Amino acid sequence: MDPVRVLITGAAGQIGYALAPMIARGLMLGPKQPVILHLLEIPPAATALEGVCMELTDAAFPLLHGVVATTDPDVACKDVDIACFIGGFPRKAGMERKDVMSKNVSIYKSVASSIEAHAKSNVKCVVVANPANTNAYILKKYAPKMDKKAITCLTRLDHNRMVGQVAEKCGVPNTEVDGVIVWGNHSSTQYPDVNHGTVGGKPIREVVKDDAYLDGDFVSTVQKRGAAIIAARKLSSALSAASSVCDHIRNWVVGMEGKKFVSMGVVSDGSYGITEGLVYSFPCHCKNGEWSIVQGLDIDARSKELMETTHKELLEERDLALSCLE
Ligand code: NAX
Repeated sequence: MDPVRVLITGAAGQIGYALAPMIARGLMLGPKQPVILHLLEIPPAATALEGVCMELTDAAFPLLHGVVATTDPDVACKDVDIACFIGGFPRKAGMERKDVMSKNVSIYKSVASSIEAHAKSNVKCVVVANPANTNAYILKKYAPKMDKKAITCLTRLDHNRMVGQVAEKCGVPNTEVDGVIVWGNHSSTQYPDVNHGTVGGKPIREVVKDDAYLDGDFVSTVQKRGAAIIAARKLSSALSAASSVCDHIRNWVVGMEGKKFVSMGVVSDGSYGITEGLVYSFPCHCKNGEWSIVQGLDIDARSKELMETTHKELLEERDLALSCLE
């Protein structure tokens, strides 16, 4: 089996450090698929990246057939099949939202030309770095020759958080929960929707029997989970983010593992009234390495309103991002 080349940007960061061994253990592409990791960092983190490489050597992973570690985006993107964009600029004390946005969208504008020029023509990308949806939008805009289906952003962590909360509430294994949806932005305006979800094959609302909880505390717990983890750990989520990146790519590339649908931030085609071209999280189904937006779900008035709130925020983010790049 030929090795698959997987790019991780920001590879010496928290999520990169958690993700590299997961990929090398087969959690992203399966237990038989050899991989070559392409690790990109910025020059100030080059020494830390050397340390990560030493550890990857020392772990002697059977599936790891090579590592390309570099600070040059063109070298990092060369011939990659999968690209996980995790590198980004963190929000620091005193920084305005616009400053963070400006730093990050500039990174994604500049890496767009490298991935477009050097990756395999059928590369699959997932953007994790925040603002994830808008960074993915910028990546697509500045890589105009790339297939719009090649660029996605991660909302699978939010999806998995929903599964975890429902499973815990019902006292069942995570595998019993299916069909939950994250709509919109990977931010606190996201809409975690349980209306199409099931526990052990029965509607979530019938099993939980507590609509006030499902429409109240449940939603805010999922929306604010990232902040709760920072408050407890003094660091943002890393192991759950890395694990969700593996789930996102594995379900996209390898298969759905019997799931009804998964949440992915994808380029909108206008489905459910969402502006075409915006990167919005939808329920998706993947087959033969292609995702498609699940069509025809019944959307009630309350859901419509919540989907619209997060849609509006993404339109504002897009305009702010574009103004930062002018
Ligand atoms: P870290 O600050 O630990 O790591 C980021 C790494 O990116 C650093 O090592 C830095 O040197 C590198 N970097 C900066 N600019 C770069 C560039 N131009 N090219 C390549 N690398 C560059 O952050 P970490 O905790 O790993 O989080 C990474 C990103 O994920 C952040 O933007 C974070 O907000 C975002 N998250 C997104 C999530 C999602 O579900 N979409 C959840 C987790 C996480 O909060």
